[in-house]
Amino acid sequence: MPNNFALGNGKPWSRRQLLQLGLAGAGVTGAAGLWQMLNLQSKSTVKVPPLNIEAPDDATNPMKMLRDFDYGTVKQENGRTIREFQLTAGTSIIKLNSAVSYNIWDLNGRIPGPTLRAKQGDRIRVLFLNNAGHSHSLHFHGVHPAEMDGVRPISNGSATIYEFDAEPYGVHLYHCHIEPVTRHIAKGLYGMFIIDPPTPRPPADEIVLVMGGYDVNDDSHNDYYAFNGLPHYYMHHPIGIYKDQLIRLYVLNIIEYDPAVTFHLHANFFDVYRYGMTMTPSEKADVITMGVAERHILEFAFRYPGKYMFHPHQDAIAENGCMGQFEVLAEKNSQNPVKHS
Ligand SMILES: [Cu+2]
Repeated sequence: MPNNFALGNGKPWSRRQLLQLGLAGAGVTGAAGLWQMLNLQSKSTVKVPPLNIEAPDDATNPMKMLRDFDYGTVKQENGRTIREFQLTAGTSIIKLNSAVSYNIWDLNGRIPGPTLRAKQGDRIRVLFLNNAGHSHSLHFHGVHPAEMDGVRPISNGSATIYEFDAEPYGVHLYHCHIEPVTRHIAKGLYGMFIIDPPTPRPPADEIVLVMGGYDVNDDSHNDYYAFNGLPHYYMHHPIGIYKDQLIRLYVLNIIEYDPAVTFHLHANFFDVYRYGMTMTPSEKADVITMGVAERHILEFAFRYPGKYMFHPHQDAIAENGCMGQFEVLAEKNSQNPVKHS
């Protein structure tokens, strides 16, 4: 099961908090939806190396975030599928390197926030509790009524509900929309929001990469960059994948202060599904340019075993942390755990 009710610091919402939202009596079934079960079954043919998770158990664990999708809690109400998510904003300290620690605002104790995942047409219900010390909000990309747009401040210690239909399918995102928005995003309040198409995509090893930046001295320039929260993490802990396995990357650029970055994959080309809003690729490339909040699906398979880097081709950004590598494993090693240095 995904971390349905593991909220900030692993604590479930109290009955009092749910009562405030008028939800204490709502029958949460906890049952996985049929679509989710089918989705997981089709993934059973996908070859994914076992993870060697050794990251510190603090605000971020990039290795654990790679293939971690929060499908929410599925309920039926008046003949409709409701997919309910709980997000709690909090504060954490992360170590960007051996010398530099940084205070962030997190969602459910992590940066980036959980990768929320639904199917087109589901009714989405997001219970948002703000415990992060300032007013915050959650603004979702997608199509929804004005009152669900998430620009209204939710004060510290209070909660709200965002409810809307999941449309259109694609790779989207959510983030805090309180001014100055640059700062609220750069401090960590963002995550990916995937809406799957009515006809599922073919089975693949699905991986999430969120590019973020850190301005540690408040001069509106980033000092560090990261994939999934920690600078240079995947350079030291390569992402194990199998040779000839279809890899489906969900990539989001949420780096504030830099107008655009690129994403480059070594020794390969990828099919581009812009914004994840098509079932057929628009182009093949080995570098793609992404403005702030742009996100795409990139698909590829590696023919040869070995280690291959990926990074923005703005080399200063890569050198300051937005850099990682895949370790392509031959299938004969499929029973062996991925070895990390
Ligand atoms: Cu905020």
